[in-house]
Amino acid sequence: MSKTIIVSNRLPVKITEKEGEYLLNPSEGGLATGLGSIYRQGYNIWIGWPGIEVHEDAQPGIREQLGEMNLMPVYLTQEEINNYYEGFSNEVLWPVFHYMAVYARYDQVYWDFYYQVNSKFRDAILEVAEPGDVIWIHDYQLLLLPGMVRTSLPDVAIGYFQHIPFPSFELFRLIPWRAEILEGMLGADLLGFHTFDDSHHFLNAVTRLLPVNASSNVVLVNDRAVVAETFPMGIDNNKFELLSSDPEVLKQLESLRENFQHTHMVLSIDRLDYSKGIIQRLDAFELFLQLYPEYIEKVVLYMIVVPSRDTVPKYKELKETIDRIVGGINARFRTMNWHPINYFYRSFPVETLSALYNFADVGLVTPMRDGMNLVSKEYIASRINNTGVLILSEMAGASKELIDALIVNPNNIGAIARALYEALNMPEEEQARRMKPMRQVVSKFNIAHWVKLFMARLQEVKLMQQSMLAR
Ligand code: GDG
Repeated sequence: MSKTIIVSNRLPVKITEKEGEYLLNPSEGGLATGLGSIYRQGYNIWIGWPGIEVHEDAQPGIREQLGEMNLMPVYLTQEEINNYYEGFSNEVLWPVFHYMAVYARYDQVYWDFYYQVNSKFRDAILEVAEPGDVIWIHDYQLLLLPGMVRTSLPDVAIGYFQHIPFPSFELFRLIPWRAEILEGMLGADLLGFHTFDDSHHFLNAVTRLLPVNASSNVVLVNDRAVVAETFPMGIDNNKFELLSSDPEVLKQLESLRENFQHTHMVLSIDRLDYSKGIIQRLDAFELFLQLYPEYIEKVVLYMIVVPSRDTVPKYKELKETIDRIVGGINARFRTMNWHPINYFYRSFPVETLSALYNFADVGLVTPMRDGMNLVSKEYIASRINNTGVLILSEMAGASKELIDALIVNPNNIGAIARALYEALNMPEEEQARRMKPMRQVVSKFNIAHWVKLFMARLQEVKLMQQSMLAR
């Protein structure tokens, strides 16, 4: 019987170590929820790295324990984590794909490890894959994997989805290993991107750099038709709607109401990342307080920054800069009873996020570049009363769908400050007029819909290839 194999850098569980014992913590992110309906069934399986360096002999049963959850680990050494993950993935691909090419370090050793770890993932797949299986590979850490699997299993169906942007050709061409990367990606039958621009940039890079024939969104690779298309990812809309009336969320909402009785809340939630525009957002908030001093003591920026990659030097630097700017703004504007920014550098349970999404008058999402941005969709899904205003960067994939948000250029600090003023003064009817259609979009194009659409399209592409061969 054929099966589906999901592959991503990280498994949907994280192994943590406590006093020499390994513990499994499920991390039910959006992707895990969406793909849960697939990988938990029958012989289906999810392959990925469990988050830390694991010494299997320290606790032999761990592989079996994961196996019972349909999960198969790819263990990485610390050296591989440093060079493949933090190095090539996060110091080469991440900055270039997010248009911050000056941050990239094109280190040959990073590339060698990237190749080596992609081969390790290939070996894991080959242990379990059989002809007729469907393999769905996720994201930029595994760009070479589709090609590597194709060489060993020429007939399997391979899908690839990229969660981050694909940059324009002029940026992509900077990468020394650009042709190898594209060849790796073209091992897939179907390549999915969040936006039309991303898939267009990918196709453009392919036709500029490789000797292949392409027409519209189909590339011919050794007579095999490869399709690149747009699949904007959705969220688990139901989960966020339901959380809005969850007793724990309501309790936390009540205490937020007490603590911020006469204060508007502007909410910002991101992983620590220079692509998220956190510094520009702080500058805009400072300008807002300067331009509209009547909001002193009347508004608070509630800013959650979730620790991420803080061993990479650029991220460490960013954290220090954010700390300094927040301190400066709070020192400049604070009064005896109020300070403008409530800043947290940690993560919170989803119930707390939900209470905040429900409470905040404004969701402020201003990345410099973002594949999609799920936080903006979670804010919308939580607004079950159709109130609240979303300010959204035009550089986030989500801006192509959430067109009733106040759309801003994140480099235009003045425009963000004015959008904040507009949001805080928007009549409730207008809030509802904008919020309702956005809630419909988020509800209809949810994560389950996204998974179904991608899998169905992959099947269609395989059928199309077969009928081309028969001709
Ligand atoms: C990549 C792409 C693309 C955040 N803080 C907490 C927490 N979160 C959750 C949010 C949301 C997720 O993390 C963040 O998702 P984003 O989409 O906003 O950003 P990335 O992590 O950069 O994701 C992005 C995405 O992949 C999917 O394709 O949209 O463009 O960069 O779900 O809720 N969750 C909990 N506590 C927190 O403190 N529990």
